[in-house]
Amino acid sequence: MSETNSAAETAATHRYTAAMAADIEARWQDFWDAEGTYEAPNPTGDLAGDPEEAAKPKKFIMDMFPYPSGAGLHVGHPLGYIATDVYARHQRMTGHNVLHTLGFDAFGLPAEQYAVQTGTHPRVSTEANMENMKLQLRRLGLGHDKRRSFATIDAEYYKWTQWIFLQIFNSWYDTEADRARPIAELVEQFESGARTTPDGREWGALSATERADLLSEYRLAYASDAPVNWAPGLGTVLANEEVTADGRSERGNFPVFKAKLRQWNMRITAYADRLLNDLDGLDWPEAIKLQQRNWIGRSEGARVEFPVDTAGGITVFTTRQDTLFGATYMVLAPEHDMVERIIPAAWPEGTHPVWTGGHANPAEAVTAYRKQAAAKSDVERQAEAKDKTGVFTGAYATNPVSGEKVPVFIADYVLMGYGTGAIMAVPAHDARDFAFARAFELPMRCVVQPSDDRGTDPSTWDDAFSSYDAKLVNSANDEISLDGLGVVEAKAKITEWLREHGVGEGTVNFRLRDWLFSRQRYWGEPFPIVYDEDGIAHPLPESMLPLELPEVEDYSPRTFDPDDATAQPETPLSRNADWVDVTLDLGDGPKKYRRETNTMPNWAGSCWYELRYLDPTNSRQLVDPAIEQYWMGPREGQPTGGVDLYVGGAEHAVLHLLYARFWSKVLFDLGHISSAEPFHKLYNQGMIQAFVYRDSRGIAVPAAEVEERDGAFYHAGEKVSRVLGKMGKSLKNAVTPDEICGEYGADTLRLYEMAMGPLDVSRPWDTRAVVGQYRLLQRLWRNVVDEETGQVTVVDTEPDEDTLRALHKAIDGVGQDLEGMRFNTAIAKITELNNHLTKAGGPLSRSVAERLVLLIAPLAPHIAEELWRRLGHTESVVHQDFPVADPAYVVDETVTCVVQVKGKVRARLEVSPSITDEELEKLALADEAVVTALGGAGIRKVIVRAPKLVNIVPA
Ligand code: ANZ
Repeated sequence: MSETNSAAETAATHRYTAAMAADIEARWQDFWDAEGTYEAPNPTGDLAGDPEEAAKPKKFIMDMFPYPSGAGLHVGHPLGYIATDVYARHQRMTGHNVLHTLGFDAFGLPAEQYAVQTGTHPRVSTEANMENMKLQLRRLGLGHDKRRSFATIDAEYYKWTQWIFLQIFNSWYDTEADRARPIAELVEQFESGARTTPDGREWGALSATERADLLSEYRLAYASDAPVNWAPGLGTVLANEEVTADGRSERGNFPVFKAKLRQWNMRITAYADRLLNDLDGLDWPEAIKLQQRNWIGRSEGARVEFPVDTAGGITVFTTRQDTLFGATYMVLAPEHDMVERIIPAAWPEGTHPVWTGGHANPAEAVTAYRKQAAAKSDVERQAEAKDKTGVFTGAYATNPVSGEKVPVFIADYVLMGYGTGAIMAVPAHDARDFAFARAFELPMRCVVQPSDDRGTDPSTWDDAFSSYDAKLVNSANDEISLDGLGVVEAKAKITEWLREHGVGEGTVNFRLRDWLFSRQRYWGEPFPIVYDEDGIAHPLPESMLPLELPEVEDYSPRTFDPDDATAQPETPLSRNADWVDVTLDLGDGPKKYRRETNTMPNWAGSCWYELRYLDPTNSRQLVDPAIEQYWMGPREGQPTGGVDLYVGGAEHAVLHLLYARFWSKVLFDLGHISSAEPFHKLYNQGMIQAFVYRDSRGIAVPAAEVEERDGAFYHAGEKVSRVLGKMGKSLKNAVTPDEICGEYGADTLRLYEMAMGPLDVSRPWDTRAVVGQYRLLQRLWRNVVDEETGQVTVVDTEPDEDTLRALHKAIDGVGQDLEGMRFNTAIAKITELNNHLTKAGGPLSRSVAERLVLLIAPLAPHIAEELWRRLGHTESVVHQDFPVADPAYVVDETVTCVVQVKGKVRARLEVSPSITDEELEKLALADEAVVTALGGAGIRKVIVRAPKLVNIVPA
């Protein structure tokens, strides 16, 4: 064996390579686990006996937890997890008691669909997927407190999900106190007569069913027969939030219909105002706040009653009560209850043939039209299409201000689920009403003076005139005139008039609907509800929780032809008679009951999981109040409390985030928690995108096999196209963290993901660029360890001035960047420092080497721990103090001096902070831009304020 060979071999044994990274990483991961390095003490536990730890500020850092997908992780998934980990590590090193862990959101459609596809029981496949993901995540070196992890499918967890459901079921919203209260207090009010029943009978005189029905009107969780979103192709009903803008199921992309079905709902609408107002105190991206505001959709307007001769009155909701004199017809949603009550037996004398749709009588016309409307989705019904459909009901109502008789139609552009499900139509000023009026030859009246030159006769117009910035016309009766008023004044005046006359009032309407909470699926939390022989719902007592999901063989959902709106949903649990039919003693002796066979939606488990992390093994209480208060309670700047940092994708803007906020508020009202909001600061990370390569047929080819030549891309010799897209198996461009860990190590992967760009921006993955971060770690290693001998090379001498400057600038910058979650620029600064040290050559001063290692520790924890130990420390790097910069070395070596000519900035000069006035004046006058600006003119005066300003006044 030659000398050179053996030298190379020795070198290889102590060089930072993938093999060495693998060894280092596995070793420290085992060590951290064994030592419980990342375990966060609780105030009632370890903190109680440790005043020093207890005095630290806390930081509760969370990721949106994953569902255990069968495909495992690709490199896009852990982006947020790495970011929170880096942040959490930095927070630990800056003196915080940090809680960071990760669980699994394991119930729900994705897990179930995977199980159905693969023919395995969802529990089996979900558990296997979780195991696989845990291994993948462990390799990344995430500093999670593993004692606090759980999955939403653990019976000990969903016991409390069910318990919360019962709290919600057993409470009502007291609008006077503006909070939820126990339903027992409402019953007391009815019993004592403090609150009267709708028909005035005494509480005691009501039957059990009547009482149950009455309470159901108040409960925050209630079953009702209402039109709901039904997706036959998916086999389940869905919440509004799960239906896309074009009226299909978000999952599976099936058509969604409105069907009247008995389902469970959550009265989230009771919280509309608070959900809106409390957004102000949250540190969330404005875009997400805006999406929530729009979803809640607060509209100020009025309710106006239009009397109908034959049957009471029709109440409409309008945001333009000022246009009331222009309401020339009315429209009810086809499903509206009033329709039956107002239709006459026959068409009134002289009914316009277009109004009847060719039907013999109103009843027939209504039946036919309802059928047609039921087959359309809400979105189709609301589409801005010009061809509006509808049919006359045969009834007339009276416009309360003009006294005119106006015909009442049904039309599908009016939705049952909004406002009162009825509108006053003002065709001159509303585009949809205009189109409808044209189609049905209905009268129009201009009541807002158009600002263009179209005149005031709508029959000559091409479209409606709608504006808030115009004056009212044609709007007077014997008692009131709006003529000449602006829209805002007219609204106020007419609203007052309506109130005085008892025919209307100002009101606020919300777009938000109650949350449809039941699903016809197997893989979810069973409802802790049973029905007695009269069909009355009873909550299970707490002692019967958890109500476990039965192990069944037939867990498949019953799906139907996606277009069959008439199909009736079937719950998988209903197929198990011996689970469904039970004899229970609910306090009044053993009786027969039937269990609720729907399950909760996949959102239930994620509505409160932050609380479980705090107190993960509590079997007596949802969460110990002292623990909740410590981690989540209100603080200065966090008026409603909550998690200090919550990181996840922007796609959860309204679904999960709105639901979780709602549950928090109920639990807060009922006194179970001190935080009225779950997540104080929200951060949306960008996506890791990947190039998709397609052949001439448009079929994706494996990205890993594509070669680049002269700016073009080839696969198996054939030219392929390249576009940026999502990463995933189906596009054949998935890269797994395991591959990258294998090739370079987890620290390199972590650095690369953090260095790719600002965290909130999407960025393309480029495997070839990963090596750049690997080299950084190799250079770092070489700066501390001799690759040939494996000896630490640092010396105990003081570093030179230059190095001190570079070091302290890096410390200052990296610290600020990590605090501000600017991980990419933090890495750039570490790289710069490391390059400086490499270039300077010679062994590093120990003090520099140690601080360099501490700087990179949050980003690359394994190599940092290894080097820290090699530098002679016996305690983990994880809990060391983050270095603090010495300001003396941080001050800029130059400052920017502004040079003005006649008050205009003409140049900026980088100068030494200690420059003299004379030197600065000379520099400024010699500057090219200044010379040009002076254009040969003489100089009257030069004012110099070194080092920042030179002001030149030309002659
Ligand atoms: C008369 C009117 C005149 C209207 C006018 C608008 C313009 P936002 O702002 O979204 O709250 N509307 C009320 N309930 C409806 C329902 N169930 N289905 C379809 N449309 C409904 O919208 C409120 C306006 O939408 C209301 O004001 C009503 O039409 C219509 F120049 O009333 B308006």
